[in-house]
Amino acid sequence: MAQGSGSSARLGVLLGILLYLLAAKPIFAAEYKVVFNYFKERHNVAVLTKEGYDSCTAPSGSIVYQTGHDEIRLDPGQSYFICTTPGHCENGMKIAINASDSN
Ligand SMILES: [Cu+2]
Repeated sequence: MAQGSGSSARLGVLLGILLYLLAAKPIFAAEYKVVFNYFKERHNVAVLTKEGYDSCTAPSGSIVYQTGHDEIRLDPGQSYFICTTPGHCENGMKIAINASDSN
């Protein structure tokens, strides 16, 4: 029985750590947000992979923001954004952002 109690205690600790990690994850994500302000009649903000970013091509089905004031929460790691108006990305309207808590 004593052994059973020990396993139960260990399981409780593991669950505690798991819950802490699950709770901590949104806190990290909430700390990183990027805001795009622009003339919505001329521009937009497409979320892409590195391949799309490098080639200035937004695959069909890409998320495209177009309110003129977009607040986008960043996941940890690299995020890639371009404007899909013809010629704009090619002329530099693109940005790659690395969100990290390791400074
Ligand atoms: Cu543009």
